[in-house]
Amino acid sequence: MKIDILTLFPEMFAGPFDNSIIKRAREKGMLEIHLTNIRDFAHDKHRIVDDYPFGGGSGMVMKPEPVFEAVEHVTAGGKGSAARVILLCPQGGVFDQETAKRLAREAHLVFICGHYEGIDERVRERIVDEELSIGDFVLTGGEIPAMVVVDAISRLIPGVLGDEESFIHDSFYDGILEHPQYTRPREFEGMPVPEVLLSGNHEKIRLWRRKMSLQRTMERRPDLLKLEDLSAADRKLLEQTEED
Ligand code: 9D3
Repeated sequence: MKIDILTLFPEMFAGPFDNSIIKRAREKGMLEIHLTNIRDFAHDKHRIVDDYPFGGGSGMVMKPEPVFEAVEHVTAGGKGSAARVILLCPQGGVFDQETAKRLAREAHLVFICGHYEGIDERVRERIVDEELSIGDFVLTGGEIPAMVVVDAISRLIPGVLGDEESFIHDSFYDGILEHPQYTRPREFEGMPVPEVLLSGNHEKIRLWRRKMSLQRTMERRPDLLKLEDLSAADRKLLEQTEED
């Protein structure tokens, strides 16, 4: 997978993609991440990339020409080229795990990071395939959202996670919250590890974890649980008390 990130602040990206799993994927050649400074495509000697909004109002708008040329530079150009061009902006659809899975199947993604109050609408009209937001809160630009989206997509590219790591999202990601986890010591500051986890009874452990996942999800994220989709066994677990 090839990922191009077009931004006015490429130096913000030093760090997030140079560590851990993403670093390993880049080194193994499974993932290629390129940064392009939109300002390099400005037309004047002051390298201006923003301007006042037609019709008046506060804030600046990103000029279209540098963005068009930066996108042309990294693609064959135009909608329907092999690359999928994504604009990070507050007006986009909210990014989620399903979006990550869909985008992980693409060969070439181009992310445009919006900044200032917005971007000239003709960028959307001519070159953007899809707009994404990461949620209903106000940030200073699309750079951190691009990092979030690229991170979530990268770990889904086949081979990027090790067998054991990918087993986790293939088998267990079913849209409910994780059960509590414990490691050594068996007792820490008067808090013991639940007996069941030390029992060696794998079926009991599986049921306890499933119960905790379901109960936590019901309590913290009821929006994720569709009661009508739960099996009879899951419904029974949900009705149990913590100790059962
Ligand atoms: C006054 C209207 N504001 C829109 C909600 C203006 C505005 C605020 C913040 C315009 C751009 C921005 C910068 N944010 C992003 O570019 C952005 C973003 C975000 O702020 N929240 C969640 N996801 C994203 S993706 C890009």
